[in-house]
Amino acid sequence: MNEFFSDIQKIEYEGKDSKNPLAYKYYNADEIIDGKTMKEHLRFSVAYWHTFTAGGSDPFGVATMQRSWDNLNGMELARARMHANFEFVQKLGLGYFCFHDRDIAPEGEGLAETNSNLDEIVLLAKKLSEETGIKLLWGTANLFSNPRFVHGAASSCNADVFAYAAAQTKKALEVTKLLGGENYVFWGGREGYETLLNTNMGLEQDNLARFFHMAVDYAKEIGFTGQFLIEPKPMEPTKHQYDFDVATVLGFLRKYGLDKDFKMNIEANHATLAGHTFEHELHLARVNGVLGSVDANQGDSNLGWDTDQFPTDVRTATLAMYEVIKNGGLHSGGLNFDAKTRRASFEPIDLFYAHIAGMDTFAKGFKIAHKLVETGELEDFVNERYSSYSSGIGKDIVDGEAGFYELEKYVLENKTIVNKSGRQELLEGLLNRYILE
Ligand code: XUL
Ligand code: CO
Repeated sequence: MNEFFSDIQKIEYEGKDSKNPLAYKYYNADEIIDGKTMKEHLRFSVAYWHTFTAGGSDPFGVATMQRSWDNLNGMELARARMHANFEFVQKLGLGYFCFHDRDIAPEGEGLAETNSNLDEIVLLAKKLSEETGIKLLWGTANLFSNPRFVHGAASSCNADVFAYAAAQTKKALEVTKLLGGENYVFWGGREGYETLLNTNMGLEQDNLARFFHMAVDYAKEIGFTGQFLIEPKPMEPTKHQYDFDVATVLGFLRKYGLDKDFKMNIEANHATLAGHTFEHELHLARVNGVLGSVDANQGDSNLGWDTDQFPTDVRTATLAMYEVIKNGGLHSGGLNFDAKTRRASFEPIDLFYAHIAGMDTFAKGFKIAHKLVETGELEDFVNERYSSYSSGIGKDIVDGEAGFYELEKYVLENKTIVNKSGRQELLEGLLNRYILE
């Protein structure tokens, strides 16, 4: 096979004292924890679009990334990138990759030609997947780049665009099934609005729900059994995205009777754009039974947009993995690096440094979180904090045996209220103790 990263060998685990930048310090794929390997716990995935398709252009300048496939075009380029994907994923020892339909194959003259381009690359991906054991974590359709999606896709004011998005998603579901994709993601690209002055929000949201129902029905028809995921994001590219955050999406799914069919793909940088922490979004999804998968990245607190940086913050990774462990793992989901190297990190080796840094961060975070769950120090504190609901009047409230009359009687008969400290600083110190030991 043509080597696209010929000067890089397979990345090995060397342990925390290693100074080798091309080795894992914490991610030890075969290490068994609670009966499963770290590889099985973490289920890392490479994002095709950032790693093989995007060139590093920004609003002020053209692409900067230097890639060994830069001299190719069209389908030849598409084939080279797919080979590069499997070589890269194999050299890092990851198990998965994710793609949008348009990342992997170019659009043709019309939908038929576009589909046949896609078919050819999907067959290549299937062959390479069978040869290497590397699998598709999730597929999705790019319903935002082409100018036809200028007003959105399923929420477009133009029914012809809705139809096109449906046809494109039908095909994306078929190829995701063919590749054994374990999930299918809807990130609402341009599903939102720029100004309410020209927007019928009620119709747009009803149509978005109609679209999701069509996808669920079609998946059943073709026997696609992967998990459907919605990826919340509050803004960018539109001023307001309908899948704003976990709470908003939960309300939407329940309103339209879609809550049994969808879980969520939580992205760190989308959480912070929504004014939440990553762990808040994971926690809310978990306690509502919809934590499906994770787009692992991080933003920049000084910048107000989706910077999609590689995750290197151990504290955040620890709190994220705490939620994942409490969720009983990610099940069919995984940790997908929806992250790109900075525009100035343009050499192929930077792609390796970036993934190694992200994987080590999450591996370390996982180990710390595992210890926190195991000792139960944090959970014990929380349980004790709510212990007033385990007996007496608190238990009556929880069991539905006390209403306003009973509660008024209780207050009139009982002593003064005594509150206890929330101990935030003590708990922050406790968390640091686990991180720093
Ligand atoms: C955009 C984003 C997407 C989705 C897949 O912010 O996160 O790449 O993950 O469409
Ligand atoms: Co994402």
